[in-house]
Amino acid sequence: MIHASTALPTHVLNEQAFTPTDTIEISHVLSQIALAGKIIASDLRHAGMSDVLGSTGKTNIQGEEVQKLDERANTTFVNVFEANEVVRTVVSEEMEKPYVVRGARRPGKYALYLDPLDGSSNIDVDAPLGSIFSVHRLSETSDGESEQDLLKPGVDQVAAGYLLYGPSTLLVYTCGKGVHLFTLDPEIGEFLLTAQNVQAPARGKLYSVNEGNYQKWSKGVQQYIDFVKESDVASDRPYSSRYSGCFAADVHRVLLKGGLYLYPGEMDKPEGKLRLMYEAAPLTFVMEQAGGGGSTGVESLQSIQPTRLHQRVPVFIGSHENVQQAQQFVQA
Ligand code: AFP
Repeated sequence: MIHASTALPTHVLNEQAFTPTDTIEISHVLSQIALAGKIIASDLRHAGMSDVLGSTGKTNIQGEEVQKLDERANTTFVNVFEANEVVRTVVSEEMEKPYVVRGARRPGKYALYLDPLDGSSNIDVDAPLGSIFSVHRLSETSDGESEQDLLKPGVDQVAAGYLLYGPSTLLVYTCGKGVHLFTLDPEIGEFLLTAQNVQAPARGKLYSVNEGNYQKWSKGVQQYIDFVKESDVASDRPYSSRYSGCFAADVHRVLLKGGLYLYPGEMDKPEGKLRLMYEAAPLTFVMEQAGGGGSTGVESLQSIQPTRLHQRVPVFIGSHENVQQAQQFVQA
């Protein structure tokens, strides 16, 4: 049953996925993420009218051009967690080094991993954007700064999700007890529960990929894409193609409609494009909690032990049967 008057913090507290103390702390983290989301959504709504479109002229640690709104979204997240006593470290696509919160009276127990503004190429064309987050618990001995302490596999996530800035602003989260969807009510400025325990269809006829990269893929990936485009009534092919260039938006569609999102490795770039800790792992956690899965094509994305904070990884995320099917092609 949907309670359109249930606000995000209440929902997290009611879920009681953790011990009482941890539940309160995670509720606080998600409330702060929601606050950042509201600020970013407001920035995006006014983007064309203020001088925030376009590039900063800098490149990030990934070698990608940093848009003004990328920088602004990153600063927004850092600011809302400044001086908080729950999150100790923020790792972000836009910061080479982890940011350690210094203003708190006592250091937080958690690390937050972020893609502050996902789908940057959509900024100037008014297409969907997202923010992706993942929360890990730091070990008691961690100083919150050493890279080694921050290299956590996806299976250890305590919470994850994304904000989606589309026709409405959504916040989707999991704490390991199902996937829950909130919609920002712009009138009252609150995220309200609009779907709980979201389940991805077991299979779907949607594929989401940048097919312009076809020539760069392995034979297995090419054969999979050829397969989904063949006509076959019995297996409901051809599939439909949908691709926005925003990972969170494309995975959200797959979550609700069923199918597969893929960003495979390439012959001269086998690690692919997407980042493990703040893109692939959180969205795999969401998809798994909704009954789907996430794979590199060879192994589960959740079991990978990262060796670098900004590590990239090939990604196949979606409905359970679609992930299995793609894996068979990749491994053949
Ligand atoms: P950022 O805007 O955070 O760099 O993310 C963009 C992205 O990693 C992801 O959102 C898209 O799925 C993917 O890149 C799109 O890449 P292509 O332009 O290569 O298709």
